[in-house]
Formats: sequence, C-alpha cells, structure tokens
Amino acid sequence: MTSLQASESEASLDVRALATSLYEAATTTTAIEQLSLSHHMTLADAYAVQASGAQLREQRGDRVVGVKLGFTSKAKAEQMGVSDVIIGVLHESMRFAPDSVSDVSQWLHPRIEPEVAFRLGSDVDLADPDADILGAVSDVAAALEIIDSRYENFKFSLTDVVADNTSAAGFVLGDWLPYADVAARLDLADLDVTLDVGDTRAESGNTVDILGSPLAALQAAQRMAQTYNLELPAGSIVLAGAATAAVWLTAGSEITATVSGLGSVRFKV
Ligand code: OOG
Ligand code: MG
Repeated sequence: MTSLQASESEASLDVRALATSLYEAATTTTAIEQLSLSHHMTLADAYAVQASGAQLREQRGDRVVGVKLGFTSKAKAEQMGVSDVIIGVLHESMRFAPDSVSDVSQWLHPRIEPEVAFRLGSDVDLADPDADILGAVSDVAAALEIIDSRYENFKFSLTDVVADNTSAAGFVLGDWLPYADVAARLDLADLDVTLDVGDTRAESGNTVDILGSPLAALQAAQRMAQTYNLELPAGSIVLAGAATAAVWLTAGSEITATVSGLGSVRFKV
C-alpha cells in the first residue's frame, strides 16, 4: 500500500516519493496499489517518476545499459489492455546469463516473453534531427525479457506502467550476431518467433508483429528516447518489444525463445 496522500494535486505530485514506493515494492517484493487510483499523473509525470526511479537505482550502484520498448505488438497490447508504445530503461542488475538458473522469488509475479535485442556500436546523437539509429546498430540477438509489474494483480493504466519502468525486471541475451551480416541474409520483418516452456510450445508469432518490423521499433526507440530524455550511447542494448503475449514464469520452468535465423536463448528458474 502506498502511504501517499490521495488528494494530491498534479502540481504537488511528489515524483521522488512515488518512485521510491515503486522501488521499494520491487526490492521488498510487495505489490502496491496502482498509483493512478490515488494520483493524477500525466504521461510526462509518469516518465518523470520512471526517471526518478532510474536515478534511485543508480545511486545504489546500478547502471543503465539500454532501453526497452513495450506494447509494440498487438498480442501484448491486447493481453495488457494498453495500446500505446512505451519506453523504459534497462539496468545492469536486470541482466541474467543465458542458461543460468535464477530464484523466482526475487520477483512478485513475473512473466517472460520473447524479444529481439539490438546493440548499438556508436552513439545516437538525439539532438541531431538527422541521426539514424539504424546506422548505429552493430549486433542483433534473440532475447528473453522478464517483466514484473510492481502493482497488485499485474494491473495498470498506461501512466502506471510507464511510472513502473514498463514492468522491466530482467533480460537474457542470446549470442550477438553482426547486424550487417544478418540484414544482408534475413528479412528482419519476417522472422518466426516462438516461446517454449519445457517441451511445450507456449506462444508463437513473427517479428512483423513488432510494429511491422523490429527496425520500426528501433526508430520508435530513437523518437521516444529523444522525447523523454533518455540516452542512446554506444554499447546500449535496445529491446524491440515482445512479438507474442507473455507467459507466467513459475518455479521449475525452463523457457526458450527462438527467433528464426537469430537462434535461441534459454533461461531457467
Ligand atoms: C509492460 C511491458 C510490455 C513488451 O514487450 O510489450 C513489454 C507489461 O506488459 O507489463 O515489455
Ligand atoms: Mg517486453
């Protein structure tokens, strides 16, 4: 439960306190009530809460290593009842090694989904209107994303989920492949994507479901990073958004994401 005032006006929105309540929800694995039930937040307010939360993590020794997009696919947007594309930040502490085994109790009610990840080989200058993120991409990989809403029952509004750093909780990267080689060999807008839990096929989709192409998602990342004051330095990881709905991540499961042509990545809890 949040201890914040229900009657707070927009002008006095305590961004730091809201960010702290979300941070503590994550670190104590205690879900909180949706912020939007007691606070009026604009989208700009929600991104301010997200930025404040990222700052909190940095003050505790974490580091931003990239960005992620959310709701770039219809399957995801429908699953969560939210339809606008959103952006969040990835921290070093969210990185899990492929094939590693993790304790599921570190999260509240985690889900996992298949993604396409990109790595930038050079800085994208967001102040330059001619900057082109596609020219900065150096590598691409199949990936898994763990999402874990800090809200009760994994329920949220658009502003809630933005404030909660787009439910970002973990990511697992497959082997990086040189982007130039992949782009010459494959149509990134038409790669089959599957999510297996153990030996069972849980979800299947195609990269066309990611805004028509993961490359369009990269361009959306550039635009949104510019709007919301995020940076895209060389080395940044960009998660383009899930191609399918997410599945619950429960103890004892082994999850594999496969993107045809990019390979597989596996994670166990
Ligand atoms: C928000 C995050 C959505 C995606 O790939 O669409 C997302 C959520 O579903 O909790 O990461
Ligand atoms: Mg995702």
